[in-house]
Amino acid sequence: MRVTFCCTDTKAQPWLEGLKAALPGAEIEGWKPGAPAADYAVVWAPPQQFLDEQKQLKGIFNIGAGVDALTKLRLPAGVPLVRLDDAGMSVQMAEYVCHAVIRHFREFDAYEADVAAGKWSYRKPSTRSDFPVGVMGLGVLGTRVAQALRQFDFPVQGWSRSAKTVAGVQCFSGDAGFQDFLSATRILVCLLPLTPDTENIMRRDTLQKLRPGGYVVNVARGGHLVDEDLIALIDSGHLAGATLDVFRTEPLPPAHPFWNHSKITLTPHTSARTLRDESIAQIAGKIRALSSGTPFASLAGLVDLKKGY
Ligand code: NDP
Ligand code: OXD
Repeated sequence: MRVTFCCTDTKAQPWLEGLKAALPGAEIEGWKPGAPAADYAVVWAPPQQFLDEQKQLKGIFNIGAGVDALTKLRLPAGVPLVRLDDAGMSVQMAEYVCHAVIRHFREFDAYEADVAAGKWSYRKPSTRSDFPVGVMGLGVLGTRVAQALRQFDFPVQGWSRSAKTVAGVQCFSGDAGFQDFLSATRILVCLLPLTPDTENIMRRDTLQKLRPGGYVVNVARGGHLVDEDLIALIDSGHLAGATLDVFRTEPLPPAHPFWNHSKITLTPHTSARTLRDESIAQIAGKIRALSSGTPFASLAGLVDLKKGY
């Protein structure tokens, strides 16, 4: 069996060594133009040329949860695409989002500024029931995040495409549930995949529906958020601020107004990192299962290309 590795912005050597150890007997090589035809591919944001040359693949494994960098390309017809299914990301995402929500709710930014100015001062505690959190996307990551937020007794609601039940979380679904979801939300967390249906979903008219003092946590993709609308709504006082991990252009261009906005906290697309060992174990396990006859349809993380995630 031959496995080809084509991951942009990724140090190939440790992945190749890990994959070789996990799949003894397989030929595993980094892709170069003109490389021999492989059975499986392990990819992250590959160039179109890679997909055009490797049309015979039996399956493509993405070393991330989001597949938007692939669905915007011409994929070889009929080749199944499998994304990471958690692989250690959901606990990181829960940490990140709980941290962002709690930092905002407990006004830790203001306390840090006071301490830096040598001030010993108290703020009136906020009331938790005034800070309902709405999680858009109740998949692998969103569900874990919603459950983690419940552990801190925040009122939590979630929104997904199909109807869901998550203990302690008020669930809304589809277009019919979207407006009620937004108007019940004060802190909005985005954990949707980027698809034509979800692109620009956080824009002026949707963000205006949040409860007064709304706050945005975007940990999904930059394309979900209309940057100028967010800034205008924060500057007008309708929104209290945002924590952003993902951007339309990454790295965030030096002149982008997010960099210096006092009410926006930025991180460099790091909320849930791909963990190499976990990811190799998951991908190799799936390749072994396929080799022993398991059908693609029963693999967790199989992408539905019609839905785009
Ligand atoms: P899943 O596919 O497990 O979950 C996606 C969720 O979004 C599902 O609940 C789905 O609904 C819902 N959804 C999709 N389209 C719509 C729609 N049109 N309307 C309403 N709900 C919709 O994905 P993951 O949880 O694994 O990952 C989510 C995203 O997080 C990834 O696509 C990626 O972009 C981002 N991500 C970011 C990282 C970072 O470091 N910043 C790291 C990892 C992922 P349904 O359940 O009904 O299908
Ligand atoms: C992912 C990501 O999709 O890292 O996994 O953003």
